[in-house]
Amino acid sequence: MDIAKRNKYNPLLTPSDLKAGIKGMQISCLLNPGVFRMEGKTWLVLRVAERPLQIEGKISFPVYNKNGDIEVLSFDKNDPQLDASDPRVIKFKGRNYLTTLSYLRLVCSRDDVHFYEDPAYPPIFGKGFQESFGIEDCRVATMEDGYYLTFTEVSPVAVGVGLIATKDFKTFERKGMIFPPHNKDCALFQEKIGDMYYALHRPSSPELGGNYIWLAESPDRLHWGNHKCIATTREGNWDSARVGAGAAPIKTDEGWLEIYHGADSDNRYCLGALLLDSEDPSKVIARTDEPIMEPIADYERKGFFGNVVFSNGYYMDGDTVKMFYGASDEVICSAELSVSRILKLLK
Ligand code: MAN
Repeated sequence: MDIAKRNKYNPLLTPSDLKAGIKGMQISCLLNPGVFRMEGKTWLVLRVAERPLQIEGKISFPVYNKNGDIEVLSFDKNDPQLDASDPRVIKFKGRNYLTTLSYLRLVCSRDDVHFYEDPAYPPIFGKGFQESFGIEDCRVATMEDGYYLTFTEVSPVAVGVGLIATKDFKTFERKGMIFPPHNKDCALFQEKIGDMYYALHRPSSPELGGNYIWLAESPDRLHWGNHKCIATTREGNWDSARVGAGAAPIKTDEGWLEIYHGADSDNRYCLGALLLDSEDPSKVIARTDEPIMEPIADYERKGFFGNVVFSNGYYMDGDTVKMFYGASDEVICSAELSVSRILKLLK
């Protein structure tokens, strides 16, 4: 049952609302924002995906080269060695490339509808070889000692999770890769449980196992251990192909509430919910059978990669989850969900 109350102004942001951040590129997609509150405003950490204007018969995309400069790679569309059936990833001579290069960009708003950029807050670009295909899908954990950003680092050798700490979004401490490949969808709990930090993450195993949600603990947010699988895909269900955490779990009287995404073999992305034990979050108390949100609006069904709702950011207002999400891998939207209503579905 879709219980998300969509904003009537959706989509709130589309690629044409911003200027490209990399010289010579165009914005193809705005995706999956991290969310936080600061100075009385709502801030989104957008994933901006760029590429050059595409010319007939070619497929061109930017990457960072060894010197950290942007270089454009270009392949012939009818080259028999090219597989371009997925608009997001292409395969050429057995190697994978992304069709766009993503980086993170901040926008803010006082009314949660009109978002603008403040030049005092710089974009965050990928840096070094392990981010040479870009950085994606940032989660922002608002913690006692500052903001902790977990995001996907993409390169020719891997997809892993990077960590950045900041207190002001003007200076950043890059902590490197905290979850090694293949891993993404990492959401930190925003407070310690006992004397440990906790995180949800999503390693992928191509043979035994699959794309499942795992829990890990850490004394310092850098070194993670005691990994436990807490949610697998469910055959024949809407989340049969992959599942991954959204943003930080929401603390409720009944346990930690996690809004997660799941996809089926047609790559249709929906949202569901998990309830984890307050003291021991490796114990799953309940999981929704049906999605709590599905791609049903026009802007969620059609776009760069249609039939996608993907959320990794929200802030709380009483019982209301003020959720922001990427629709069709192209535009930014918002919706409201009621925590008590989700908890009822979890009974
Ligand atoms: C998947 C999708 C893409 C993303 C790549 C690399 O194919 O989530 O959006 O760019 O993985 O992370």
